[in-house]
Amino acid sequence: MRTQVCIIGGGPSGLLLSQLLHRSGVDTVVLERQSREYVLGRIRAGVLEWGSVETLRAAGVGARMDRDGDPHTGIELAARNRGFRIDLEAFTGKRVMVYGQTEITADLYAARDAMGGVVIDRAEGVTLHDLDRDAPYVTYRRNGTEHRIDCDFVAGCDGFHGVSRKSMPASVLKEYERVYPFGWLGVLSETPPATKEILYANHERGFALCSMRNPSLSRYYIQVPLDEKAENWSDEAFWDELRRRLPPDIADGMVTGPSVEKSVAPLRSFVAEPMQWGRLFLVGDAAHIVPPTGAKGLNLAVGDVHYLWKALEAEYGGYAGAVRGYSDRALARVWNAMRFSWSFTMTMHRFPEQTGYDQRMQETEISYLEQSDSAQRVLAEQYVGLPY
Ligand code: RFL
Ligand code: PHB
Repeated sequence: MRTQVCIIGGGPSGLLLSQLLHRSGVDTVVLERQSREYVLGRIRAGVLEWGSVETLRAAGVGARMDRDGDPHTGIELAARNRGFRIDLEAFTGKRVMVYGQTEITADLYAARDAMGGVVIDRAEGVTLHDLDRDAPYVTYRRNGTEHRIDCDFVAGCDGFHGVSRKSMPASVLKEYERVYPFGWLGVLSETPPATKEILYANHERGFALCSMRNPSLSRYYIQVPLDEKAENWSDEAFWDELRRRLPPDIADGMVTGPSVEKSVAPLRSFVAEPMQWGRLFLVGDAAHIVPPTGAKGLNLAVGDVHYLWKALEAEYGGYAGAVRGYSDRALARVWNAMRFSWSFTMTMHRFPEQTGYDQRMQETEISYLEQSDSAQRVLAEQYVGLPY
């Protein structure tokens, strides 16, 4: 088989890139290791920057998001059991959209199918060849049969554990990493959300987050030790611990019910540089991971896709070499979101060695945020997302 751009990974990055390139007249094939059902069942991010909203619309997959998504004009922060609001729209003129990654992935698969896009799932042993030559190719196995795809470029959209980043020579790749000593235990429940807006709570027992997917579906997280297992938490234990970490008026009014999903995700900051080598480009989680505190993971992936889409569109439009600027452009935005996610994580979580002094420093930072318009503006600008 031959295609122009072979895309490794059928998560949001890979599908969105395929969809945008198709609309620009560039042919792609997407290779996904898991089954489609597995990919569509994953529950992850929930908050879209407005730039991501516009990119999804440009890809022709905005209709259901515009109908069912919920634009939010602010977020809430709490410390010492007191909450306050940051008016994102007043400071930036922008909103964020609450619409789950699970829905985005479903919309993208539907759009790819409708346009006759080639998305091959259950592709095993994907291997990238001749990435530093003029004619790269990709091999994989499906149902025991070996296949080969010849292409002009390879887009590595295969997440943190994928094969693409590992296909770059160690002498070229530089990796930066920080692993945090805790994870988030997340619960999805078919109950009305406890808050109208997303609430981030700093508490001496640990961080807590109230989020939502729609008026009858809530998403909550609590900080837990890194080795904690979701199966050790009954629903009751989760609700009790969440209530302890929230301001009393919110805890008292919260409606609880059985969880539909419960899992622990570790927190990590990671960047791989450069994001391209020869004819390979890294996109999204394949190149970088942020802790979820700033809700940047999916949004950074969409930003990368935007840059690569534009670069490949120009390259195929006759501007030979247009793709060369991709890595530098993407990384500039990535490092800004890295810094924001790290700083917000440090302010909101309880660390194992944290002293009373450290706790007071966090509380003072949050209370300064409550009192200072300037501080709120800085947070708001980054939360809604820096421009492309
Ligand atoms: P994905 O979504 O990981 O998709 C990569 C796809 O590549 C496939 N793959 C391969 N395919 C072929 N061959 C191989 N060798 C392959 N290896 C892997 C995988 O099966 C998968 O389908 O990366 P992508 O597309 O870059 O999208 C990035 C986002 O998914 C990610 O940034 C966010 O979901 C991060 N994230 C969150 N971000 C937020 O903003 N808010 C959140 O609440 C939030 N929660 C999460 C998260 C990520 C999690 N992960 C990665 C475990 C919760 C979790 C549990
Ligand atoms: C979510 O709804 O899953 C969510 C919201 C905000 C975050 C992270 C996750 O910062």
